[in-house]
Amino acid sequence: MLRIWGRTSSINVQKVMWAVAELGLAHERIDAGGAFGRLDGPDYAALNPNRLIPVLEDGPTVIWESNSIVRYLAARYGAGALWPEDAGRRALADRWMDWQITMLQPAIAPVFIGLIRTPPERRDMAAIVAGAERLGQAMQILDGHLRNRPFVAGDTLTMGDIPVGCVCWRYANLDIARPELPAVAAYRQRLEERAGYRTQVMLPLV
Ligand SMILES: N[C@@H](CCC(=O)N[C@@H](CS)C(=O)NCC(=O)O)C(=O)O
Repeated sequence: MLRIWGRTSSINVQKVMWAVAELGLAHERIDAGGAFGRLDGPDYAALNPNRLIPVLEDGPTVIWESNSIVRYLAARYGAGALWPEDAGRRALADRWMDWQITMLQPAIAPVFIGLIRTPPERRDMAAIVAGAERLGQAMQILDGHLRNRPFVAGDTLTMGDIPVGCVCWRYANLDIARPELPAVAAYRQRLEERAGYRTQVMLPLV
């Protein structure tokens, strides 16, 4: 059985849990990180020397970095579905996973932390507004891509949708100004039809 370490309020844990749900895999999840702690001891450091969540254990295979975990699950358990067999389509899925971790996550993180994890009296609203503007510009890139296709790598959901799909939920639920993003709005509706997205990603922002 798979074992996943991490609290459900972490976007990076949500990616893994959504992938597990899409694939229908037997698993246990252990609360760790944030108020749950558990990251400081030597046993956890042996799993992930960064002392971060999520970590996946699949028998003797231990993986950290959320997008790498999603890729592993897709490759091992989702060939032809989450894991596109065609190399070109797989590269598209990969590209949007890399874009999420290198471009989109750095754009949303300061806005999310500022609004959700910082008490109102300590918020730097000017930085949050400027960050939301940059985030909106990044989301417009995703919107442009989704105008011609229902999912990031084409007609069906793949691993490429999991990281950006998780950000879409957070983005829609932050109290910020947003540009018109009709393709992203339609994309989110498609994702919301999926049980795994509803149960693992559509959670209150905390
Ligand atoms: N690039 C890593 C980032 C992991 C990360 O920053 N995890 C955060 C939660 S989202 C964490 O472990 N924070 C410490 C904590 O929750 O106590 C990944 O994608 O897995």
